[in-house]
Amino acid sequence: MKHQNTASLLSKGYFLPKKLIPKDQIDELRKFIPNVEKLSAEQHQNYGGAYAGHVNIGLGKKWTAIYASICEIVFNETGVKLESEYCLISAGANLNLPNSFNQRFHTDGDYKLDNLIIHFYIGDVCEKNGPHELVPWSNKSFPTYANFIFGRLSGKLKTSCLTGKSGQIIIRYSNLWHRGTSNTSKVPRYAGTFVMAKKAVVTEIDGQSLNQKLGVIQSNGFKPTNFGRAYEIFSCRFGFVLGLTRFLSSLRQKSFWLSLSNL
Ligand SMILES: O=C(O)CCC(=O)C(=O)O
Ligand SMILES: [Fe+2]
Repeated sequence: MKHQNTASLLSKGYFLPKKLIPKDQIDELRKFIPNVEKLSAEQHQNYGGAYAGHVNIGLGKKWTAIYASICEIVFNETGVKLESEYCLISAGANLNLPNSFNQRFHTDGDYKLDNLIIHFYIGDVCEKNGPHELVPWSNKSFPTYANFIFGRLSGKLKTSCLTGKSGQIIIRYSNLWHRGTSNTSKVPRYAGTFVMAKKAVVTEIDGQSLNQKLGVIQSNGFKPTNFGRAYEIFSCRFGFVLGLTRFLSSLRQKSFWLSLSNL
């Protein structure tokens, strides 16, 4: 059983444990996450990502109990020893605000990087309030954006929208194609996010990111400058232009043409 789940994580690129994080731990953590819908317009100006509706927040040291639970659940269901095989390099939460836009499909960081990303839902997540959408197996077989687009157009590449109960863990590789979807409900969607790097790759835990102060909202890829804001609005409204640029530039990559010759 264990081996089957580990194989699913390795090949499909993600795995959803059956067991949920205990409710009391989620409720405890939830108390420390501010209600971002109550932030003033001025506060919204201070960080990037508010227009797109996807922002991050530091979990401070409140992650400890949940981290221990996650390690146990992941070990019981997959056999992966997170604590001894990986270093926790960042602990925060992804907030998906009401009226957010669909993100563009992306990998977190370089395609060659195989960090583990562990999300856990804080509150129930349904189709309406911005579930994460993943492209199974895309960490293995779609090295360029052109591969990704052709896979989508041919219908070979199917996505999975991960709805789930509060406490649901999602464990995935950082190089799996994914996105945060739009939140059409009236309340923000909260998901905790731990980034884990292989011990062999990272020898020192980045104390800075782990000690992030609670309640500090951070940009999710967009800068809180005038130019940053203009770029954010453009990429939400005219994302297809950026997609096209990415598509054309990936046609110049050798790996795309090599993948065609392997068909
Ligand atoms: O949680 C979300 O809505 C977005 C998650 C994500 O993939 C990201 O921000 O990189
Ligand atoms: Fe992401």
